[in-house]
Amino acid sequence: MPKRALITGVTGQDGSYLAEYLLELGYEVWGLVRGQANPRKSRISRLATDLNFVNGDLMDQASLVSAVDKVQPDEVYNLGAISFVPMSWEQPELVTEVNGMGVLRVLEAIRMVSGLKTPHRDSSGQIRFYQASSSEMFGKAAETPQSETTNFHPRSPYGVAKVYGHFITRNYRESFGMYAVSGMLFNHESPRRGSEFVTRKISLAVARIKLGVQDKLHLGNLDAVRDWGFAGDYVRAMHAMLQQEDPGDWVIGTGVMHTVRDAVEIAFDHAGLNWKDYVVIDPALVRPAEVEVLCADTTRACAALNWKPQVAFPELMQMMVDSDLRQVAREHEYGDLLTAANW
Ligand code: NDP
Ligand code: GDR
Repeated sequence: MPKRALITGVTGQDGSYLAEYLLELGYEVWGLVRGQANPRKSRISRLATDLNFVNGDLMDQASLVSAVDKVQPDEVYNLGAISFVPMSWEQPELVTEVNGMGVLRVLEAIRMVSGLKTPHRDSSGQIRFYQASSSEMFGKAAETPQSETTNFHPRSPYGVAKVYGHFITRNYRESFGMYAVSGMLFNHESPRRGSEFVTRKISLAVARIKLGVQDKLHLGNLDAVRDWGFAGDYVRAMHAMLQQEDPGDWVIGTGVMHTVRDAVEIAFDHAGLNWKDYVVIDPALVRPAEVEVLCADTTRACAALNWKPQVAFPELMQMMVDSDLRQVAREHEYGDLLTAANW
């Protein structure tokens, strides 16, 4: 019997890579999709043709119970979230509902369908749960690099909601003996990254400037430091975490720091352009409370999960620029094409 996985957030960047990876491994994969005629469903259907879909929403407890009951998964990956940090200052209550309470609802759905009652200490043979925790929880951390033992100091409503999701995952592990894992992943990017995030905003702008369809690139804080990796590498770590004998919390990143300015330089250089001619600093894009420096200490994950990232940041930015050059050229040739052509 193939293993069965249920992925929330399957229409997002990570969901698409994870679905492809699990299908390659021989899993039967189900994606939770929300909304009426969700346009992103057709994108993921094109990529992962063997994928099955079930309707549901992280805001709707009953829909999650019925999805878990229908799929009867061995593994549940909770990747669904409102993932763009600035949106969490504009709609803090919604972001808290989806990114915080949504985690509780998935855990409750698993608990109800598996009939788990407290106390229950044996996690063998249970539905295994993965929570997409985030380096944003570290925020203004007192130490760099950040590891599994670093204290949280979130700087956005998004980060605060993720801290709730993280601790409720740990609490269900401790309260019900659930096999519940939390992956504290640092920023990871790809040609499938949403264009609102800084790396993709840059790669798309470089392609458009190079091909003469954009003049300037407006950015906020160029000094922010991030540890950026490739999404395709990080989904392997998610899967590896759920194959361990005991559930736990894991930090995943590359351990290498770059500024937003570095990302800009690499991308413009790759297209033979001088970034100083095009980048405009826009104070409106500076966040109310910034996360200045993030860098992962992945010592534990690299050793225990036998995982290491394959794609370094300069190569990743170049991959994204190349992909966007192809996409923008296609748009240019065929008119107003799908902005999702990279999928
Ligand atoms: P994306 O923004 O690309 O995808 C988010 C997904 O969440 C989409 O599939 C979206 O579906 C879904 N979603 C949003 N709201 C709901 C809801 N109410 N119910 C069900 N699904 C919903 O994010 P990523 O793929 O980049 O990230 C995946 C997860 O990992 C997120 O939880 C994110 O917070 C977390 N994370 C990401 C990191 C990164 O660098 N990428 C780093 C650390 C954590 P729809 O198509 O319906 O909008
Ligand atoms: P982040 O990613 O907030 O770290 O969250 P993002 O790419 O949005 O920002 C990274 C850094 O770049 C600075 N920045 C800008 N950011 C954006 N989006 N647009 C700009 O114009 C711009 N100019 C400068 C930001 O201030 C910030 O410091 C991502 C998301 O995927 C989260 O869901 C995830 O949890 C974390 O990564 C880890």
